[in-house]
Amino acid sequence: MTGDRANPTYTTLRYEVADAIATTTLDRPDALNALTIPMKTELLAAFGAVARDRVVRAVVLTGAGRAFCAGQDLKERLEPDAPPLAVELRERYNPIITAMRRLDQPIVGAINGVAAGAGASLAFACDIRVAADGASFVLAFGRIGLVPDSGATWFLPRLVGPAKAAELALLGDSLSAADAERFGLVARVVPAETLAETAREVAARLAGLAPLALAQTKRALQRTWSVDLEAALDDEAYRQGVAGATADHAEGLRAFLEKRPPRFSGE
Ligand code: T3D
Repeated sequence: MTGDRANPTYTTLRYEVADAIATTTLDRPDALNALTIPMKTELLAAFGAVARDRVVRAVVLTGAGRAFCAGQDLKERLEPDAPPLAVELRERYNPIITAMRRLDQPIVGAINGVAAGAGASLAFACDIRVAADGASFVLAFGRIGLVPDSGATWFLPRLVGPAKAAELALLGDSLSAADAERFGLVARVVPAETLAETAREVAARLAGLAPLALAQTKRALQRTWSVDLEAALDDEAYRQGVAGATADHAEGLRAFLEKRPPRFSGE
């Protein structure tokens, strides 16, 4: 099915649900999908729609046109009634990043072009990133006298290591898709013309897995960044207990013994 059942009236993004995959496309291509207040509001609403929709088992986040997202719309920022930066971050950007990380469903970032500023942060907050060969990442904040935000200072050292993160954050140089793959920032780089299909294939594979186990895996991978080994072991044991009690685990075992693909119900 197509369209957000809760909110069919998005104006700055497209939201389509088909085959258990919610595809969210940032859709202001003339401004390289720069983030305005309406777009941030709609993006948060879209992730809220995903969170409420048990039909959706995976998300694809991408951009329309030649860019993924150029970060904050700098023309809007120059408007006289623009909110103070810290307020805008606390009230709009941070809730989006938190919503992405709290979502049970995994998010596949299909990075179709440049991801700059908070646009790069959005890409970092995805669970798996696949990039078009012409895509790039730019921590553009310093170029306009700002500090990396929307999670950039948290995600980047964890994704590429502290040395490369410092270079990217402080100098603001553009990182090509090929280098992003080399540094482990993206899982895969593909020709631009096959990006949508590749992202959809990855999302379809995720959508075919057991959703409760995936949600626990997503949480465990996140938690491991802030705890020691013993706490991680304990956390795994707890989550395995949760996953092991699901009907999907029983189905997985049955399917293995019966030599057939499992049919996970999400129970
Ligand atoms: O509320 C807050 O402000 C706090 C939150 C801050 C978070 C942030 O994201 S701060 C960082 C904001 N983003 C940037 O500084 C990036 C600005 N853009 C660029 O540096 C470059 O456009 C790119 C490296 C992304 C791409 O360069 P290029 O040469 O491929 O494209 P271009 O020619 O610069 O841009 C094409 C059009 O998009 C152009 O419009 P025009 O002249 O054709 O009418 C340009 O103005 C527009 N555009 C690009 N980025 C933005 C934008 N318009 C508004 N805001 C943008 N961020």
